[in-house]
Amino acid sequence: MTGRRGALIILEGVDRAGKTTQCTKLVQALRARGRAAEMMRFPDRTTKIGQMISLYLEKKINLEDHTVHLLFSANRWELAPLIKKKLEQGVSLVVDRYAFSGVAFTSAKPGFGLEWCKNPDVGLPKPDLVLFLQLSPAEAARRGKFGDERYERTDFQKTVLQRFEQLMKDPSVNWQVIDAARSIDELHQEILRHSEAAIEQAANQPVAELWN
Ligand code: ADP
Ligand code: 2DT
Repeated sequence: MTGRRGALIILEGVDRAGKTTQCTKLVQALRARGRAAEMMRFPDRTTKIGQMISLYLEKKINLEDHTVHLLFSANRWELAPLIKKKLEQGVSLVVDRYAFSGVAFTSAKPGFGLEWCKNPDVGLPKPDLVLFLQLSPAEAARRGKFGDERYERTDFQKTVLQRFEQLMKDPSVNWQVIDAARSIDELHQEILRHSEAAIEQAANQPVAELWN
């Protein structure tokens, strides 16, 4: 590899923690500092697979639970070559949700273990930094009501949060827990600081494989 590669930066967290707000601000700030940066999100609802996932989330179709888990993973794999290409071109990617949401949401369903859920995503481009925006369900509720999509239920989201907490115990992933109950700007400054450090750290290292 010649030159410096970009960093893969993921934002995870419960619904309304501020992931989308912070992804947008982070990309703008990195660009303002002269760094190449782009935003992505999962699921990416624009692909054929993503359109099927979107219909499922909108409750317009039903899919068997293992099947939809594999579709979410396939949606990441179909974009993995583009992710690698961008990183190698020196572009840092700021991504709204990744495999961690995949595992946390499916393993919150009865009968699904963490290991089974992780398997399809083993070997994906490994994030250089995963920022977990932590927010209590009560704070999240103050930011607005749930929408009508599948999974937007308090009891289910509580189990999802427990699964995220299990995933965060894995030291092979560079997790940073961010207290998301603060102002948009305070959060942004902390996220920017972690991201700058990750970009510097990643620059001269090859892209690794997740959970491998
Ligand atoms: P997510 O992508 O995690 O679901 P959003 O970025 O869409 O969250 O934010 C959810 C709602 O909360 C939006 O109305 C947004 O303006 C608001 N919001 C985001 N960050 C904060 C914050 N730090 N404090 C208060 N409200 C926030
Ligand atoms: P948003 O588009 O509002 O983030 O909602 N999900 C996401 C999964 O169940 N598995 C996954 O792999 C991913 C990336 C989280 C998307 C919803 O889909 C869930 C909320």
